[in-house]
Amino acid sequence: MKKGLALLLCVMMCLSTAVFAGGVKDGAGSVKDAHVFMFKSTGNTFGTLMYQGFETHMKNVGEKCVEKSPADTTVAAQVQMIKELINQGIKSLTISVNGDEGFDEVIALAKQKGIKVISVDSALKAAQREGHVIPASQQEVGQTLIQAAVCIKLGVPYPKDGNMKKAAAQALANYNGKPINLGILSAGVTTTVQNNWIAAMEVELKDPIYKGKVNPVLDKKYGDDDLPKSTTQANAFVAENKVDVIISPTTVGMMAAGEVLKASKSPIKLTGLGLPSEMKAYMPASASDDEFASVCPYMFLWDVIDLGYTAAVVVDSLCKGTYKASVGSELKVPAYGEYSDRVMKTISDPDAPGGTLISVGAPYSFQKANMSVWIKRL
Ligand code: RAM
Repeated sequence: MKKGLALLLCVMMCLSTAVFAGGVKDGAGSVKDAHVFMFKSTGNTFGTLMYQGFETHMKNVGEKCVEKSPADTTVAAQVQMIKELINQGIKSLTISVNGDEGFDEVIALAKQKGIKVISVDSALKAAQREGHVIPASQQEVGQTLIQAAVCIKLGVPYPKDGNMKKAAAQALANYNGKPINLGILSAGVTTTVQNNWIAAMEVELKDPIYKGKVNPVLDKKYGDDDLPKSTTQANAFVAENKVDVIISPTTVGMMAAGEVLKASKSPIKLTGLGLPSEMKAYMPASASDDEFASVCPYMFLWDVIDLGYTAAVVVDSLCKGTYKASVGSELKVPAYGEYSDRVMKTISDPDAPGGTLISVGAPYSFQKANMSVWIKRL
């Protein structure tokens, strides 16, 4: 009996050592001195993939890290969790927020304790964060999504040269039908990153190429990055039958809309920001497929794992004093996977006066020609 207990203790100790050698999962032990990655909520593959990259960098440099995300996509749940983490002596916080109001007190407290705070994906207010990391220009993402939705409505395949604007302009010049209506299935009403993309979409719609041809008012619905809620909203689009294309700037909304549109055999089409592995049932699978037979002929995203990796480099470098996050300061990003050593420039944030950011690259398109490659990766 005693032998059994000793063995059990030994196994438990070995297990905990193994866990602490790299990242620690929720509840697996102390978070003292850990770099914390907090996504909007648990159960979102996008957040899980980002943490994968985050953990890789932290392991490479021998730093302790942990993912701590709330169950619900609310600011209140994030604030509550941050308060507990501050008391436990964490080293840094990297967060994708559910909204940018409500963090003043808790972030001030974190700063007082010397905890470095950055945001990634969905931004904290400029004054609350030391750095911010985005995958690609928010303007470019918003513009591309409008152009893609219009092209999809007009039956234009993904252009070989990738020039969506040219393709949309040409297709619209020859279009004399009813004004095209676009719907948005977003995350939370207050989520910064989605709201910035939507704002960029609204600016794009002011371009004269859309005048009289595309309704400048977007029909917006919010699914809170919750699959059942997003499904309800997608069903509402089908029942109302007012929009031609749904744009979903969230991977959760994409999945929900994909399933609803497919199951209902609705003529409404879909594009947005989706994970290839989650969208394969709603997208073409190979170059010989007719993409317009699928709910979502093409969509966009970026290397989510690399986004998390870059965020880890930012926060680790801030802690070590090797990066400053001021306009013009350079971030050295060590080689990772297919990427060799990179130097990224800090720029001012066009969406947050006084704030700076690191923009990792450009969005990727996922379409019939490359889906089979990407579903294995993301
Ligand atoms: C979701 C999240 C995230 C967004 C991606 C595209 O999973 O809402 O904020 O950037 O999708």
